[in-house]
Amino acid sequence: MNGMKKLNSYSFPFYILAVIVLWLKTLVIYFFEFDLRTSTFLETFLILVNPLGSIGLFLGISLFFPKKVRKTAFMVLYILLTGLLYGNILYYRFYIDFITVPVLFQFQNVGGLSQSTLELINWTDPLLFIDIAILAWLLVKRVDKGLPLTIIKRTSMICSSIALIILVILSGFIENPQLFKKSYDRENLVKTLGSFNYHIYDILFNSKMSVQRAFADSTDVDDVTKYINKLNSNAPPSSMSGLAKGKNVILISLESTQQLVINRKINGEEITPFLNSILKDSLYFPNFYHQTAQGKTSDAEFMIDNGLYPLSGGSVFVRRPRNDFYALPEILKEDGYYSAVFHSNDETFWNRENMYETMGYDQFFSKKYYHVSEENSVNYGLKDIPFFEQSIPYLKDLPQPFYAKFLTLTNHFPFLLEPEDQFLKDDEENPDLVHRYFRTVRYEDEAIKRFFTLLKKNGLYDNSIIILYGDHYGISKSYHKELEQVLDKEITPNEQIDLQKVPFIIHIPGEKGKIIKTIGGQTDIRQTILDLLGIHPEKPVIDFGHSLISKKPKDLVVFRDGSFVTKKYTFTENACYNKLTGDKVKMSKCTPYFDRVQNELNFSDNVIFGDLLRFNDEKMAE
Ligand code: GP9
Ligand code: MN
Repeated sequence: MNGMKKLNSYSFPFYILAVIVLWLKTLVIYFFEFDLRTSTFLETFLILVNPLGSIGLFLGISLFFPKKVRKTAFMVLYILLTGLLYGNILYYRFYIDFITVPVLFQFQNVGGLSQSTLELINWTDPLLFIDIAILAWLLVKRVDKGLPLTIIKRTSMICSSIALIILVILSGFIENPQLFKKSYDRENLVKTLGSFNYHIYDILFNSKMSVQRAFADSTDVDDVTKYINKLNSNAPPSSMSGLAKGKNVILISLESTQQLVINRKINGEEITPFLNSILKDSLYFPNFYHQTAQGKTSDAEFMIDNGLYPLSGGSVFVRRPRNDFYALPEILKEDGYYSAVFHSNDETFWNRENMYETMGYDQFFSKKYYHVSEENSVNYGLKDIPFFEQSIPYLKDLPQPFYAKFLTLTNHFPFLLEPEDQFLKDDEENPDLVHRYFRTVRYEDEAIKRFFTLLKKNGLYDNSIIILYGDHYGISKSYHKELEQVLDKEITPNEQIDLQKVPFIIHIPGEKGKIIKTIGGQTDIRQTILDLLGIHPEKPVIDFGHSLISKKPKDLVVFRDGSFVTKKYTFTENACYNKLTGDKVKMSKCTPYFDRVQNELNFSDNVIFGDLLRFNDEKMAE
């Protein structure tokens, strides 16, 4: 009987030992993997203490399992918590962000494990699992002598853990009263609540969001409409309105292309010679930012077609593909446009097949329309040069005018390229990630150049406008040390926001070029396109964007984590900066924008989670 107890159960000191080991491991991960900066004593205290309560509680659950399965329950919980930490490490290494519930659900839509994921694994990672082996050995070998685990001890452990969690939450409130209002600032949440408590909060937050649709009614859409009308009430018409009336629209998403490559030379060679060459004959917006979050390419697509912000967690494409939207293809259709997307990846990636149908695209040329072989593909799939070449016959056959969106792919992390596709003559044998990035951007530039030639050859160039935009950053914060060497400067928080600039180029054949210094972001692309085409949608539009050719620009670009830039200032990581000099300035320079930033993000979330655009359709039908 006594033997059974020793074999299946475990002792109180063993439990305490396990809690301490996992706590220390979590702190090591906070310290070495997550870039959690603290500025006050309370913040530092919270970071040190916040994992303890939740670890005590979660491992403590096994204390209440029947003795027979208690060791197994303990090990399962311990492995799950370690797995959660490791999942966050891998996610953070690339996205500099923490996993959310929707990210887990979209895993199957983004190809699961790929070369990109393997690139993120370090040789030191197995060290993070050594404790599991040691604890399991202690249990199996019965070194642990099964000291009594009385009900009083178990209950008091659980109660102290819960008390510690409550203490952390209360102190978090004192440190940061806005904490739960700005629930999309995940770095702050992890810093304050701890990575385990953050996941509990994220589960609760997402379940609340899922019921929002059921409780929404038509008055909710009125509130948003009022806000938007007030913003747009005195926007004067632009002198360029209707400049591209009736033309085809060719939109090209430049995968992971940051603005820093434009007009930059590496070892004396231009990285984007073709893009540089068309700038003088195009409308070029040098102060343009991406605003994507966890939905990456799909977030950019969503903003461009809808003028709404992406979600703070997950992709709208995956989370709300059946909502009512009034997207760009639908608006353009009212003016006789045919819409198509060209992207040689699986149609299920980012749930595109469903979302494109919802947004009113007539045709999606996905991977199955292309000849993809071992020779003509790399990383995620078909290389950009054959992609454009194989797209031309389909494009030629589209009814005109058309809105055709092309999504490039080769310049995707981890930036792989075969020697025969290298157009940069740099001689590095083992280039680091940043140099690999420059090589794949150079390849992408060559692909665009050849596409322009093909458009001309096939008589599609003169009657089209070609719009190019970078979808999001390519070099994440994890590689900033390498990037600092290339840029030859330190990347401060202000500089980090500046690095979120992506190219935005509108090429209108036959029209003169112009540099437009207005600040803008991807939410503004839709209004800019409609303005150039001189199109006024028939139904009421809910859109947070602003035409960038307008004479009265919005002077605000809002990022999903609540950071923002204005013409003069940057607000990020709870500090206000003079955007141009990079100096920290008084917070009062940034506070006048706070309400507006929160309103924009909250109203946009309400539209998406409440599926509010369905009420506009109902009103039109009345
Ligand atoms: C894949 C493409 C790239 O189809 O969208 O993925 P992302 O940049 O979103 O990781
Ligand atoms: Mn992308």
